[in-house]
Amino acid sequence: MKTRTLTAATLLALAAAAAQAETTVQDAWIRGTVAQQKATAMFGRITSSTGGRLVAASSPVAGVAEVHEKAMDGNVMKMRAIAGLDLPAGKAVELKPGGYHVMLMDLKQTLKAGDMVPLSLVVEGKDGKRETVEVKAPVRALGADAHDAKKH
Ligand SMILES: [Cu+2]
Repeated sequence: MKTRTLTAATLLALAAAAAQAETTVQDAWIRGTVAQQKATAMFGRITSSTGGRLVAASSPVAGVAEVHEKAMDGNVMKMRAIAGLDLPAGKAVELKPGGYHVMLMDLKQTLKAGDMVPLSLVVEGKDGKRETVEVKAPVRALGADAHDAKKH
């Protein structure tokens, strides 16, 4: 029993040391907005090397940021906030139009194509430790995936 406790403590120490590189975000982007538009979403691919959950997000451009999913409810596509998005160890989880996304609401400015938007994503590890991942996401023009937007 004593040996086990020591091993767990050692693993925790190692995990803490490696915490900075546990989660990576690739190809992050944000859908551009038009004047007066108050909400948009961030997409991208998130990979946690050790496994965890995306539990929160924030950005200086948004008053509120939430983790959302989009899914069919009967015949209607709806989106809703979820408590967390599971990130299986080593497996990229895709945030994309029509699926999971980080919803940015109460926008403080119009987001134009080419703008770089900083975001902080909070990932909770299996040990309960929270890691903040800083992301800079470029804004893509609203019409860039208009086809996708209509479909969903
Ligand atoms: Cu949403």
